[in-house]
Amino acid sequence: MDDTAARFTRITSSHWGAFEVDVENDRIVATRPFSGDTHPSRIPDIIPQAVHHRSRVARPSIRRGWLDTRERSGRGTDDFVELPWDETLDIAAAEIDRIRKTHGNEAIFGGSYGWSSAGRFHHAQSQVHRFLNSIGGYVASFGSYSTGCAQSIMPHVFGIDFLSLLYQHQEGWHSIHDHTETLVMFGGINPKNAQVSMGGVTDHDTASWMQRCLAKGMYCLNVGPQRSDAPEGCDWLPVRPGSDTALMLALAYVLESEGLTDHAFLDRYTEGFARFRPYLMGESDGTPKTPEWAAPLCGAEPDTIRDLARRMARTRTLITVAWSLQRGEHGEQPYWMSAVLAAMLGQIGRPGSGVGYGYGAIGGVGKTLDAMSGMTFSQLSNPVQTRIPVARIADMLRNPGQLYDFNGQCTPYPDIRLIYWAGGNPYHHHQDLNALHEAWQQPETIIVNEPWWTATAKRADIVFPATTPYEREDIGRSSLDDHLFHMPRLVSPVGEARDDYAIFAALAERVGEGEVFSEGRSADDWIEILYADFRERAVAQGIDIPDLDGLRQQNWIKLPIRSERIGHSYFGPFRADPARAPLGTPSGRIEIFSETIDGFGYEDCPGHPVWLPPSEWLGSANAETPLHLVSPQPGDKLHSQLESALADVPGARPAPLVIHPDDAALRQIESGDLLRVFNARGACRARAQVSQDIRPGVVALPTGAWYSDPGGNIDLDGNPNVLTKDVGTSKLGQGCSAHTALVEVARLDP
Ligand SMILES: Nc1nc2c(c(=O)[nH]1)N[C@H]1C(S)=C(S)[C@@H](COP(=O)(O)OP(=O)(O)OC[C@H]3O[C@@H](n4cnc5c(=O)[nH]c(N)nc54)[C@H](O)[C@@H]3O)O[C@H]1N2
Ligand SMILES: Nc1nc2c(c(=O)[nH]1)N[C@H]1C(S)=C(S)[C@@H](COP(=O)(O)OP(=O)(O)OC[C@H]3O[C@@H](n4cnc5c(=O)[nH]c(N)nc54)[C@H](O)[C@@H]3O)O[C@H]1N2
Ligand SMILES: [Mo]
Repeated sequence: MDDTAARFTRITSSHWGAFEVDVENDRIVATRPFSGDTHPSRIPDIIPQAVHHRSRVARPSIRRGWLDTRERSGRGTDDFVELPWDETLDIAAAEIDRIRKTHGNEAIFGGSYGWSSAGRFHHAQSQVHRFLNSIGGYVASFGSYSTGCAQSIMPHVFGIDFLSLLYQHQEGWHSIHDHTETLVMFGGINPKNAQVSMGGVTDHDTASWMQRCLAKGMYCLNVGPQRSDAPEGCDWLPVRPGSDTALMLALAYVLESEGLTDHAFLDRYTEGFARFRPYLMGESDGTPKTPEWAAPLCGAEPDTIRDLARRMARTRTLITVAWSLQRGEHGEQPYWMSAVLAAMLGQIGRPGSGVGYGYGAIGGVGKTLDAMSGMTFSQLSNPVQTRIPVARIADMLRNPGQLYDFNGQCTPYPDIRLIYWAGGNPYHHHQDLNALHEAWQQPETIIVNEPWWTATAKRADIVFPATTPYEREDIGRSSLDDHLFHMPRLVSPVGEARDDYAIFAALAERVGEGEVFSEGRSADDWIEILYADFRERAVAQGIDIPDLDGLRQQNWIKLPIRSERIGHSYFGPFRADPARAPLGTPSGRIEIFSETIDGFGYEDCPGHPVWLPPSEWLGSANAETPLHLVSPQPGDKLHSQLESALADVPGARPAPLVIHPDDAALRQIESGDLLRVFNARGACRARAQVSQDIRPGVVALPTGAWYSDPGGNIDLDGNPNVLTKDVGTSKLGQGCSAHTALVEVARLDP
């Protein structure tokens, strides 16, 4: 059979869900929604253009200045020389070997943060980590841009790993629907974001759950700067970004001063309310945290705050907090304070109440599934112990040897000579990109595996062209989803692209570690092994799934793991008997005051939740930068993926900036106008979208654009990260502070 003339249709999976793909003459020509998805994502619409786009990296490429003289300053301006695979692999392997032998593996940064693509075997992160481990290790990173700050603070409060809390112990949607009466959503719950989930989300049901909750009369309140962060039908309290802790403290004050606090709950299940209360009531600092105190800080009326607190005490209330709230300076505080507020309401551990995080962040949160063993390609172990909080990369590159604080530890930054990145785009995701660009000049060598010429690939020294999931076979499965997919190889590798596995196997071979990395196996062998192992464990669990050939034929199956279990398996038993089922905190209870954190002596994260104004917010706005910039996730894509093809869509770039009519009028801005958004850190273009759905004083520019500054000091496509601030959330969490930024906006006359 002539393969290239074949026409066929198959289903594949992705972070944004499953979809049908039509292939003709070795090209993807169309995609359609998967029939089992009630609210399919439109992201796959752009796949045919993106996979075959002219921006694909066609051949192995080396930056000219690096190739000629190992000079570093041309990153971002030099052109690239295309070389044959073998030659490029030889050069890269020799350089990796030189660095590890001269400076040790501690000089290699392989944190390589990023979402890569779905598929259990060809996951670029796992591949690069396994490769670097096989050659002696690397400096790794801790936590994520998504929830890094919460991952540090919440174990102190609830005594459990934050990701386990999120995915296994929070209230599920069934329980919320059946029991919650009042849903207070800090930062909203946005089905637009629930479009994606790590490893895939097959049925996009967040929107249906919200509709069902609203239809049965649940009171749903979106607390945050944008009405559009929650579905229509929700009430909206348009508070200032970065001010939620002040509002939460005032709600707590009302409970305490009106006798609405559940003291029996506090006595039995929490630790340290007595240490927190004097601060709340103003006895320790002379400032009672009254609604009148909070009103000018957060922008909500005192009576609104009082009514809300009373309603929360009167009804079964679930407080939800978006991940965005901890992606800002002092992001630890609203997370900790939301737990304290829920504890004061006394509802933690009862169905449909308490507190939960990120229901609208990704599609998997709130889905209730029985646990099923995973399918993972071993990353081996890392002999190098050094790792940094993920968002501190620019600090690390700039300050080798400098001590920094992180969650009770004080350690020096390593001295990085080589960066290897696969499956992420730091020139899209990191804050203060102009400063990152300076730090990026420090390492001697930067190697990137990428399917597309992203902003990061363009600023590397050696670029290996990687396949996309459509060019290789894989298995699609996420522990937050009840489907299993065979992801067929749909088209031949584009250009000379190779799988990350093949690239790393060839490099490992050249530095004498081939056997350690590949164990003598091909990618096909590994997929067989991983799947057979998964199947064996599934069968042992009583779940019958076909063998690999059977799965290939069926393309996908539904796993019988959907449950209507309610999510309080951690807090439920604790509530029933705190002595027999204590939490994992030092006190065994919810820590309103933490001796551990207090002992760290951090002024930016003391022993109980406090209001600490961020360095940039509407409370510090000035004539140069009067507007607060929030930079949420893009609705039409996943981060910066598929950017080049989307940028071809007329009107898509520069990215849209949402601005209130009052702020627009002041600046003679109308919808569709080309804008310049700027502050002292940088400037980018944007396209005005004037809307009543944003709080006056706040503007929103989604992430997703690549960094494209050809030297004119303005990013052309609208990447908000030329404007955002690159500081840790605090010494405790050291998370990313993307949502803390003030800017000014002006019309950019063409
Ligand atoms: N201002 C601001 N900035 C933010 C945020 C914010 O809210 N505001 N959010 C932050 C958050 S939460 C996140 S998670 C980050 C996201 O930032 P990233 O995860 O870095 O973003 P992606 O665009 O998903 O990057 C994945 C890259 O991997 C490539 N890739 C895909 N498949 C493969 C493969 O098989 N092999 C290889 N080698 N490469 C592959 C893609 O082409 C893409 O370039 O952004 C962060 N940045
Ligand atoms: N379509 C799509 N969905 C995605 C992604 C994507 O790239 N595309 N990325 C995924 C990833 S990696 C992540 S981590 C999650 C992130 O999930 P979230 O963190 O929930 O998402 P964001 O879009 O950053 O922010 C949600 C909203 O929070 C509001 N907000 C910002 N600052 C504040 C504040 O201080 N207080 C209050 N009350 N509200 C505030 C903003 O108005 C913003 O629209 O999204 C995931 N979902
Ligand atoms: Mo994220």
